[in-house]
Amino acid sequence: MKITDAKVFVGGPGKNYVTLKIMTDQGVYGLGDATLNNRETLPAAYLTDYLIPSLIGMDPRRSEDIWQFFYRGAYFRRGPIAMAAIGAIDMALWDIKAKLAGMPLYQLLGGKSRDSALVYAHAAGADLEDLIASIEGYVAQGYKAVRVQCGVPGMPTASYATPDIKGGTAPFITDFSGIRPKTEIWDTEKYLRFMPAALAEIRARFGPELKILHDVHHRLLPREAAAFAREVEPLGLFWLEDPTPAEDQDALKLIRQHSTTPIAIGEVFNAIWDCNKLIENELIDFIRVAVTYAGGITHVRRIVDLAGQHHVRTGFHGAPSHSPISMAAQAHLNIWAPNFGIQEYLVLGTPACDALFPSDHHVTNGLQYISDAPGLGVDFNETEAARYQYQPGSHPVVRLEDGTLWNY
Ligand code: CS2
Ligand code: MG
Repeated sequence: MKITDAKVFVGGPGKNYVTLKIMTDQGVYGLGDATLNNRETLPAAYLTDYLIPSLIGMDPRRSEDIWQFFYRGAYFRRGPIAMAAIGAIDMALWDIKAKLAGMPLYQLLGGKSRDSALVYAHAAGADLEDLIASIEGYVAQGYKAVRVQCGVPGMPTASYATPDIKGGTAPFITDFSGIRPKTEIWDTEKYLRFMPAALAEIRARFGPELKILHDVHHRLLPREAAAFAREVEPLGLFWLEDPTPAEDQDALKLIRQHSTTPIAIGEVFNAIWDCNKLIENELIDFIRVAVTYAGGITHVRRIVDLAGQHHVRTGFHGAPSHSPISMAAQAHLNIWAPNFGIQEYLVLGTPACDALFPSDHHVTNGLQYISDAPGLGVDFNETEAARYQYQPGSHPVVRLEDGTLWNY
C-alpha cells in the first residue's frame, strides 16, 4: 500500500484552518489538521515544501516509522511549526489505519473507557454582572463546566478573551484586520485585587456543583501565581490555567508548595520534553497539549501515558482555531484515555463549519459523544473549501501601562 498524493488547504469560515488530505493507491484517504493560530501559512509550507515530497510513495500503515522519520530525520527537532506539520500527517495516517480496520479510531487505542467526555465552555464578560449572565447562558444549556474570564475594573483595555463592552461577545482571539497586532494593556495589581473576589462571587452564585475554570494566560510571576492559587483555594476551582509562563518548568514548584488549587498547563507545548519534569515531579494536575502542534496522536498518546503514571489528567487544548479534524482526534483520545480529565470545547457546529467538515461527533448537555464511523469520523468537503482563502490576522500583544512588553 502506498501514499499517492497529499494536498494542503488553508482557509475556513472565519478561521484559517490548515487541512491535510493524504491519498492512497487503495482509494482510502486520511485527514489531518495542521492549524497553528496566526501562523497558518508556515505549517502549510513545511508540509508542502519539505514533508509531502518524502511522504509520497511511503506505506501509510507505517505511522510510527513515518513519525520517527520526520521527527528524527529533521535534525532540527520540535517547535510548533514542525510539530503541527508532523501532527497533521500522523492524524491522517491514523484516520487511514482506522478506516482500513473498519473501526472508529478509539477502538485501535483500546476502546471506550467512558460513554461520553466532559467538556467546558468559555464564559466571558466585560464586568462581573456581564460574566454572570454569560455563565447562566451555558448552565441553561446543560454545561457542567465553564471557563470564566472577566474584564478588570480600571484596566485601560479589555482583558484576555473578554468583550470590550457589556453585552458584547468575547472576540475570537484572531484579529483579521491585518498582521500588525493590536495592544492590550495589563496591570497585575488591579487583576490580583479583583479576580479572586470575582471568583468567590461566582462560586457563591452558582453553588458547589458547577466546575469553574479560569485562565491566567501566562500573566503572573511565580510568586504572584502562588499567592493567587492559595487565595482561591477555598473556592474549589476545577483548575487554574497557565498561571505563569511555562518555559520555566521549575517555576511551578513554588505554586505547588503554597497551594492545592489544581493547575493546568501545556497548550503551547510541542513535545514531551516541554512537560516531562512537570509531570514526573507532579507539579501539575492537567496537561493541556493539543494533538495538532504536539505531534499528533502518536506523540500525544505518549504524553498521556506518562501523565497517567503521575496522577495528571488530560485537558486538551480546544481553542476555536482547532479544526473539527483535530477536535475529532482528541475526541477519540478522550473517550479512551484512562486519565481523561476534561476537553475544552467551543461551538464548532456553525452551518458553514459543518458543511466544510461533515461529522456526527456531537456535544449535548456539556458532554461529548463520539461518532462510530470508521477512522476519525470527520470528512472534508473540497467544493466547500474552494469558497475560502487565507486571511492574514494576529493575536494582540500585551504591554504594561508604562509600555513594557508583557506575556500575551
Ligand atoms: C486559550 C487559547 O483556549 C485557551 O485556553 O489560552 O484560546 C489561546 O489564547 C489561543 O489558542 C491562542 O491562539
Ligand atoms: Mg489557555
